Amino acid sequence: MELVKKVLNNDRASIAKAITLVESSNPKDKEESKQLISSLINHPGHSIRVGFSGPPGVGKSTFIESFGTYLVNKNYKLAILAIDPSSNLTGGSILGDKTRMSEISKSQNTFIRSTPSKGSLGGVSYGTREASIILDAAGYDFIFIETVGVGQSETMAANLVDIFTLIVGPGSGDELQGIKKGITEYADIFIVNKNDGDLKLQASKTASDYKSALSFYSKQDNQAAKEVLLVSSIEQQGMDSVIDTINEIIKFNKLNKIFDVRRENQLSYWIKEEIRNQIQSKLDLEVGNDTELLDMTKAVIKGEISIYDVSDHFLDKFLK
Ligand SMILES: Nc1nc2c(ncn2[C@@H]2O[C@H](COP(=O)(O)OP(=O)(O)OP(=O)(O)O)[C@@H](O)[C@H]2O)c(=O)[nH]1
Ligand SMILES: [Mg+2]
Repeated sequence: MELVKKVLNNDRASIAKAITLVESSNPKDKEESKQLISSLINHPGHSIRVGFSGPPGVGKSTFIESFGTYLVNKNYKLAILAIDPSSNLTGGSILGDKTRMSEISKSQNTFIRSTPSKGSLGGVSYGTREASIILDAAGYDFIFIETVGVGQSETMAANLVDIFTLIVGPGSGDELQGIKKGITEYADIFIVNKNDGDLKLQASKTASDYKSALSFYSKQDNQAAKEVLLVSSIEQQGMDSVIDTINEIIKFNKLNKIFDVRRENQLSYWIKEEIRNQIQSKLDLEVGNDTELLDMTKAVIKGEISIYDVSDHFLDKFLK
């Protein structure tokens, strides 16, 4: 496949084309996409995938641009899969984040993909996992994935990355709740952004709050300690501590085999996801095309049968 060769040669236009292909829901593209991924998976690179999650407006995009610029200046090769919330309004325009990320997008060592955030998935869309396989094969050192921290997308994002980072703002007491709600399970690093100007004091306080909340969290054996870091994205301060922490955690995880186990578990997660998706679409097709459903719904309304009778009926039919 010509596209495979070009991706392996880090041809940016072809990488973009490949990602468009894997994101496509067109059944015709699906076959080609499967072939592409099957080939590329045989040419693994050395990418470390880092997830950046956090509530809206906390500065995820600004941080990624700032940190990204810092890394590119240090000669790292960086790919960014960003979400562009503004596209929800403009129906798919990718101008928003791309314009802001313009500084690093000029570098030959970066690849930036801005996708409209797709509803509740908050940026992790069908194809994000495939996109990271493409970028890994293309030879990037780091793949950054930006997601809005909402429910399922967080789980999906955590299952896509080697390091998961939660970005918070100064005085974000609400997110502290998240610590109790299980975000600690996923997040390896907590980044308190906006540590500048008038917000400095509040930012330090937030960092200590996170640190003390984390001290109640019992660390499992063989697990890297979770770190709380203070940064200012607009002043590009604290970026050295972020890269150092990322590198330390990766080193620790590789040494303790956590790195490989995590990737294995993630693969199991995605295999199950794929099976679930395929069953779902086949089931939808089965039920969706059926006038029986309408008749049975009427019967449910009349109280003749229950909703469970209907679901059992369709499930039996499907399984046959
Ligand atoms: N003072 C200060 N403001 C910042 C910093 N980083 C981001 N901001 C501001 O915070 C606002 C939101 O920044 P974004 O980068 O768009 O935040 P986001 O998390 O990507 O937002 P969504 O993508 O909408 O979820 C902007 O007005 C930024 O200028 C920082 O380090 N310091
Ligand atoms: Mg953003």
